[in-house]
Amino acid sequence: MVSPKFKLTYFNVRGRGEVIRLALTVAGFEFEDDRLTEEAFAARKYDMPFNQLPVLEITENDGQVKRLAQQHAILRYIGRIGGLYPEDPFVAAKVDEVLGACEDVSLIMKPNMSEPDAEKRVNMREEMIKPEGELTVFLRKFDAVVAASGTEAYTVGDKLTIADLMLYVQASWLSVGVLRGIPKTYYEQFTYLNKVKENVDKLPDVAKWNKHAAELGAKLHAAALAAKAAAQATATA
Ligand SMILES: N[C@@H](CCC(=O)N[C@@H](CS)C(=O)NCC(=O)O)C(=O)O
Repeated sequence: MVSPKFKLTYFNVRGRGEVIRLALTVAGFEFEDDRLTEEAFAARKYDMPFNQLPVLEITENDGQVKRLAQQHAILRYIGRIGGLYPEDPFVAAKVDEVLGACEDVSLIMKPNMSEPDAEKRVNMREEMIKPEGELTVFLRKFDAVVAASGTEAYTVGDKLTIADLMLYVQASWLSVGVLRGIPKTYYEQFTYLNKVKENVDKLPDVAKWNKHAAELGAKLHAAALAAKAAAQATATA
């Protein structure tokens, strides 16, 4: 069967788009990686289903074009057609449970991520990673759920799913050292979550994607900075 054509529109950051890019890659689908600058998004925002990104455009083999928004819906769709989402309803619901738990982690992180004062931002993070801090308490429970429902390599059952990819992208973000106030070693205490993260990181498709994505991200970022500088120079000339 010939696969439809895919175009994923998101920003040139990992954010809510990265796990979809990764799922498309791991499932073996080629796709157009459409990364918008803030300016380009502003021009197209009100044309988007919820005025937001990510949006997946699907061109069927008969030429019909469909659009899909909402990160989890897109991810489940890719998972279903790409063999990364279980058929058993309960096991599929356990995958959804992991997606929901990752969303909860994002919600816990949201106040510090949107705090404009750098010092306050770090203080908020230092509080939440204490043994009884909000993030630690939640991740400890999440770890126990995964310990019960997964194996040493996967969050649910014994096969790679979109839940593993979602957890991987979030766990990498929390442990790569980019968030001041959260040490690189913090995540290691969540044994099962960390094992899944390490397992996904070793997959050849994932390693290849990460290399490609880092290069592409840097290239587009440099191009956007150069375009901004050129526009400023023109405005002040
Ligand atoms: N519930 C949506 C949330 C989408 C969302 O918040 N998108 C953000 C980027 S992560 C966005 O488009 N922000 C720009 C804006 O709202 O103007 C999803 O999961 O896809």
